[in-house]
Amino acid sequence: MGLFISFEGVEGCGKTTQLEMLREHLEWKGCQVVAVREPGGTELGEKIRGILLNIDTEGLAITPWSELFLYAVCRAQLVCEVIKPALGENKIVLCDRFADSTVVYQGYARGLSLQAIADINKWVTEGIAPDITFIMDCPPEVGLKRAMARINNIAEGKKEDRFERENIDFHKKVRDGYLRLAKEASTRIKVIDGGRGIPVIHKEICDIIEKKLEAMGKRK
Ligand code: Z5A
Repeated sequence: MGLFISFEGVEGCGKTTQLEMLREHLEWKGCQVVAVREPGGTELGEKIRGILLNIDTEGLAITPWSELFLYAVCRAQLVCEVIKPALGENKIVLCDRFADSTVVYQGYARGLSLQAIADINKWVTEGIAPDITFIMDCPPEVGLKRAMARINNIAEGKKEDRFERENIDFHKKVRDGYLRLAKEASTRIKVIDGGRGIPVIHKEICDIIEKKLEAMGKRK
């Protein structure tokens, strides 16, 4: 089987930046890499992503349970259509958010049943879990500032999404939730200090992955 790596963290923590840098590094080494994001990564998932991130600007209401199930639909499709086949072909899968996001956002932050979320995740992931998860840890204030600066730098059209409009307490619950998960799954989850410069963080992530590939006997 291949290697499944997920990236997690609060809004604007830098996970997408680091995922892309790791992808380039691994491809440069000659590895076969598949990079996807959640919600999204499939035709159906990208359509649902549009709904999830912009629903209130379109004047529609969504309950926390409805939100949870839409994320679950995206995950079921992504696992079946992309992740499972890619791992079966011995590829390295990089995923921008995965099941931990639901535990943290819909569980710890929105307050839905953690047991129900665990059960739903078990069904939709078909038992597939990341081998390594990087939590890019930084105070939510720092992440939100970066996210807002990025929005302001985009010339036209891009507005805050629903999560960017949540209050700071919500984002603090998200960060605390991630740190709690990291304690519970300390072998799988690596907490990375995301408050540092981009190249330093990239090097730390590459070192961890190099060691993992070496241990798997897949170093190229
Ligand atoms: N969600 C959920 O509720 N339940 C679920 O099950 C799932 C998701 C799967 C997805 O939105 C939302 O869905 C997410 C949780 C929820 N919302 N929130 N919060 P998204 O994918 O659009 O948003 P995001 O996941 O938070 O990603 P993001 O805003 O794109 O941020 P990021 O990936 O963490 O950061 P980035 O794009 O790499 O960097 C942001 C900016 O900071 C950018 O300009 C970078 O150049 C800059 N940056 C990056 N690293 C650094 C460092 N180290 N220093 C300085 N500046 C940096």
